[in-house]
Amino acid sequence: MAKKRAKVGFVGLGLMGAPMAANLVKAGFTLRVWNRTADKAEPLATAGAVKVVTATDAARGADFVVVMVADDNALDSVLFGDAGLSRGLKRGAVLINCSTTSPAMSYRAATALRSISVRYLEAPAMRSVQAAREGKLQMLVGGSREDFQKAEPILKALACDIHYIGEIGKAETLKLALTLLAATMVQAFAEYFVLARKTGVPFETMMEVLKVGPLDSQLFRYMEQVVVNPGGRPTFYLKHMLKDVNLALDIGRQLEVPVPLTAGVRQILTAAKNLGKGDDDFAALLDLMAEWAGVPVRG
Ligand code: NA7
Repeated sequence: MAKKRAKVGFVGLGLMGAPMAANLVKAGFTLRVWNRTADKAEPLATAGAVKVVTATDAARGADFVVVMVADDNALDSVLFGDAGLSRGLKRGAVLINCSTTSPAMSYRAATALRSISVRYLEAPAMRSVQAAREGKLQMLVGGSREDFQKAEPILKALACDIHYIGEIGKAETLKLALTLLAATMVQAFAEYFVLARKTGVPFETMMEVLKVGPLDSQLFRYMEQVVVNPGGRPTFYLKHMLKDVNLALDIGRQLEVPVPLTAGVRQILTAAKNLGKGDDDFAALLDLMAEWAGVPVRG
């Protein structure tokens, strides 16, 4: 199907969803958008999308529907709740779930949608809000290869690195495995930082030795920016990192795979959330570790 003619629905206009939807408008798709908090759809309406009143309306007539919501409950609700997508999706439409959910929820969604002849892909997204704005996300895709190929024009408007992983569940699992890697790396960076800080090593020196050695990473460069330029808007909520770490631990439990580092980081993320940092950027782990160590993050 020529991409200019494809009708697309979009549900979930949070930090990541809003810029993704904007890119679909820019790419020329006819877009109908819905978000639980209706105000967040206004900028999209100004940019040329049609703001609709229910998720069902967003699905009506759509060839593809992209969903970018918080978690399993949110996905269940927007798909199968009152006025949910499943009531409006036409036969043969492709539902693309970009949210990070449990593989079990993804599988459940695929099965229920198949019973009404709707195709389903899981396509959890990686990278930052900035990458979402630039259409440069990384996506891991699960589902049938045929559906993947059909959805490629949509995915390519959102992401520049797209990996077909295989059957439903595998892409979500791999995404969660990557999140546990990210969470443990952030915690490790915070511990590196406080130990060096406590002995008076300047931050510039900490970063200088890190950057020229074998341990450098884009994630640590991001942490550097958070320290150097404080006060930015969150790019990935700490509460979502905790959600993903919990999902990764669930998989570990189901498969009897020990993930001891992740279990430890879960405790710290839980503490951070209970201390009111859930709606902060995940980098707030650094602030918590600094507080525990009795050192300032800056200055
Ligand atoms: P945000 O900015 O927290 O956005 C979450 C979106 O999910 C937002 O549109 C929410 O609507 C929506 N949401 C949350 N719960 C519900 C329910 N119950 N029903 C309907 N809609 C809901 O997250 P991000 O954009 O950073 O991340 C999205 C996903 O990518 C997530 O899985 C991450 O782990 C990765 P609201 O605006 O609150 O009404």
